Amino acid sequence: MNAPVLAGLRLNVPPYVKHAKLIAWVAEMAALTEAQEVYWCDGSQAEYERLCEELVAKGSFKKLAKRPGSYLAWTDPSDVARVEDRTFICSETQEAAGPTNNWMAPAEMRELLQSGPNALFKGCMRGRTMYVVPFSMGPLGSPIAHIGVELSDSAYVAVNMKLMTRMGKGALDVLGSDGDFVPCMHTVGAPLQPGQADIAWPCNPNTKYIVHYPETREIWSYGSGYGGNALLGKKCFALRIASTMGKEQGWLAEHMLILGVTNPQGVKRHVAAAFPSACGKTNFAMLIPPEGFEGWRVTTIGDDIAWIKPDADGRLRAINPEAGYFGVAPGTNTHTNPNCMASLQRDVIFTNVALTDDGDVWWEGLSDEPPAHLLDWQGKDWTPVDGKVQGRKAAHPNARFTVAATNNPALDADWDNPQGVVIDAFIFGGRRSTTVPLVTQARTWVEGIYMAATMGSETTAAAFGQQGVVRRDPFAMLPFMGYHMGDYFAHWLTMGEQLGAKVPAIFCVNWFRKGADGRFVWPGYGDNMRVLSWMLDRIDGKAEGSANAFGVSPKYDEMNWTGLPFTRAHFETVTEIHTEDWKAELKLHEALFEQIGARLPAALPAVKAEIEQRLGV
Ligand code: SAT
Ligand code: MN
Repeated sequence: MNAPVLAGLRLNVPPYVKHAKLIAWVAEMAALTEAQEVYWCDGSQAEYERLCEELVAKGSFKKLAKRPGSYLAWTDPSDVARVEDRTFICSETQEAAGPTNNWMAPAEMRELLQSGPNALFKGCMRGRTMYVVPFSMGPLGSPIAHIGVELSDSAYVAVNMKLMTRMGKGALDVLGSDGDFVPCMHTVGAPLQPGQADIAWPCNPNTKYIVHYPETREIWSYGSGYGGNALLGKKCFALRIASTMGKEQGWLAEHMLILGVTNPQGVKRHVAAAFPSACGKTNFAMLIPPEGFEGWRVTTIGDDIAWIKPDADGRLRAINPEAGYFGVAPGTNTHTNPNCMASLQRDVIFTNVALTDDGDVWWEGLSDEPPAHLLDWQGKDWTPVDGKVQGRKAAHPNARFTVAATNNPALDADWDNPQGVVIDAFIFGGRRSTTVPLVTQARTWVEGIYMAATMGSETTAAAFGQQGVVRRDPFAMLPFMGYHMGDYFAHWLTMGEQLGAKVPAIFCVNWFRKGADGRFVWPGYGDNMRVLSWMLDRIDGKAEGSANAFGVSPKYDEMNWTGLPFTRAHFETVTEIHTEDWKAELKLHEALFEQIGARLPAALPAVKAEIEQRLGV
């Protein structure tokens, strides 16, 4: 270690930090990265405001005149989404990472990042401050929660982590002098030469690495400042590293929203639902029940990630490890998500949305008529003609808002409960224009695991790459798995065996089926309540449903249609099962199973054989 760093002066360790291992790690990383300065975040509001002001002074943030306490950041065009092809699971063996992950041997990756002659992290923070960002994933001190510490040279990351996690001194208090933490190392990969001026969005446009070492529970992220690439508590820790912890320790880390739903009699249920990125998890978690559901209430526990553990009574309990939402802005409006719009009135960080002339934000879908003039997400002039004639978007399709959960008017009273909430049902859904019906309940746990494992979805702007292509996305976890997908399926099956009769019900949904005219048939958003309430009826034994090849689907008359002109013909369009489509679909299931190979649990091909038999294919 470098002597000047060890001298303690540049480490700036606050007196309340008692964790020798943490201090030693920070010293080692300061030496490796040659950070100019080390700053320990305490997580206070004053600190948050100061860092935001510094970002304004640097030109990274614009303060929004129209929204109190709110800021806008525009990124480098190379840095707008998760980079799945640059994301690595560096387990000791490739077999442990499995066929769905990018893998590199840990020793090789460490040489590339840390120890080799041109190691990327050597000197990567020259001229920059290294922020020490301690955080708790989950309520402070919860038996389901875990602590992480992110070291980052991005103040944007530090302020986003303040909104997204329980960040600062409280997390260090939980850590004490010898608690476990997941070290999360992050750099934008843009060191500054002496005298070199910084730019608004420093990143490395050419080189990015999002790296996980599951055995040693470490995260190393290089070159991106954006979202899941850089806010390392989220996908990197709470899903990829946590999924491996869950496998070892008998729990689940899932890409799921958690909501509470209370009926007019006051009976409350909890549902966890997995959908791929940018498929409406935030909207579903904040749903306002439509006409016909007077007296019903939906409340949000989480909008993206669930950590789920069996309790002493053998039921599954879930917490939201996060404390904020990093949600998709485009398409969000007072019709699609009124609670979200209310959450965004103040104290928000917007990324890659457009700026209005009077200091507000705009994105496609916010209003029918765009303002007459905007600055787009790259700061260029934009008028409605650019949108209509040129098809140029004012906001990037993956533009985001970061907002604390406490801004949400529909926040569940138990959202911060360290014990979590009991899960009554799991929902799995992909984005499919054809083939998959509106809703099906699995008859058994194994049938449900089959549905979740074989889920397909059309790709979205949340990840770099082509959009709209159907790919298998098992459990909506494909980009977020920390180990072998076959072992993950087995883990879910084992959990089911252990829970026995206490397993939650499992449903599969598709809000996105299109008609012959290419338009969505199902209205979605608040009307998803109609499907949710049918699910609750099933759980309560109040809906008979009708059996099909995959499970049980609603009869038209079992759903509450009050206030929605949705005819039997419409219903038919979103629920019918075309044998030809399913023949092709089952071939894709087969391809997935082949990809997974020898570690695929035998129970899954067995379910497939039963489905084929029922379909007569
Ligand atoms: O950029 S994130 O990974 O945080 C968003 C998402 O893909 O869900
Ligand atoms: Mn997500």
